[in-house]
Amino acid sequence: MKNLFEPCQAGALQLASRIVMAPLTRNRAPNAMPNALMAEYYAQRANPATGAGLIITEATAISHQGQGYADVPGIWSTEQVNAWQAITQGVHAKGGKIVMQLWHVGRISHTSLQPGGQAPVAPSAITAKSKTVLIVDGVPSFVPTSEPRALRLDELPGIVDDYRKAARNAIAAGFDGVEVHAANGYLIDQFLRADSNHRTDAYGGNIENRARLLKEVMSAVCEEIGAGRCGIRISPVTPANDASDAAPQALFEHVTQFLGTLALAYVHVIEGSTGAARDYQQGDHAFDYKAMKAAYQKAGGKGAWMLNNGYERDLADQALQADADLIAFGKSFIANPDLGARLKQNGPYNTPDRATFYGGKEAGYTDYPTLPKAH
Ligand code: 8OZ
Repeated sequence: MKNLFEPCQAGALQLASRIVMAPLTRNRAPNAMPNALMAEYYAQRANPATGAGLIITEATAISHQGQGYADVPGIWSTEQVNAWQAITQGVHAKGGKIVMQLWHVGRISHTSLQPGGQAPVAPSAITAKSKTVLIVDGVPSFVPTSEPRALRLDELPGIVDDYRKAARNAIAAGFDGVEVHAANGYLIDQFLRADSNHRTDAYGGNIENRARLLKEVMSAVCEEIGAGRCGIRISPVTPANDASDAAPQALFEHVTQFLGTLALAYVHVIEGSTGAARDYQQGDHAFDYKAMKAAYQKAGGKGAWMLNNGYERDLADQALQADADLIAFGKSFIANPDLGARLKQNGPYNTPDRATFYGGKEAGYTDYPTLPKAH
């Protein structure tokens, strides 16, 4: 019988519990620079006895072009690498583990966030029916994403290289590993899905071609830092950021079959609609997550199987008895820095305040109370 509070080996990552802090965008990194307030926030959640066995950072841009939201951090410059060190050191000082989520938003961006005010890039020049966050006069505001331009074939090796360099930078910054963000309608997911990828070259059309960028990125990142330090996040049926495909089952079984050939630390699956209905459906059939995992294992995949979306204690216990090895908690980690301790005694839990999710300072970020200390 697995339980949340026991150690778990995920590739090269030796985790003290099965409780994971999910990647959470908080828009508190002006100029794409990590800072002391962020270090405090992560350190508050880092002790595995009271917090997370593994922290996954907020989505972090691999390049200026990969930026899509106001005040999200990056990992492309020496200054950023140096600044992240305070965060990894703070987490390690508490005995915790932390991986960085590597992010290229593709078309989910705005010209004002792009180098030279240019159009964001995407597999095809199709505008997402989605919004991004800009901060106008200090206040977060949602604006429609800009019309993207299609990436040229000769630009794709450079994008793969940006992921590779970002992984190298993450290790230089002291991270225990990386998670490639291939979920939620961002660049890699835009390539995967037929409705955002109308390319006619080797990166579009059939499933194999649409999965090519994901495969090249994962291969490069694994080669760079070792597969045992790499994870990936996928969201087979999410409609987030206008992600849409009529046949996700075959697509994602193809993806996990490939992932099974890498000796990854973990595969992180968002079930259903990100942050919303767990039984959300795309296409004609309910998605068969077991079949997707079977495809992974049949191909040799032995990484930890991490599940996410709306988990609380009971559901997490059930998932660990079924097929999960790790459970990622999002909103509950925003509101409960000592979520591990609270899960252990089955509550009580602080309520997350949506108004302070994105942007701002300490309020709703580092000021959620912990349980009174037991004596
Ligand atoms: C919420 C707001 C902005 C970005 C994701 C990185 O959905 C995000 C994100 C979430 O994966």
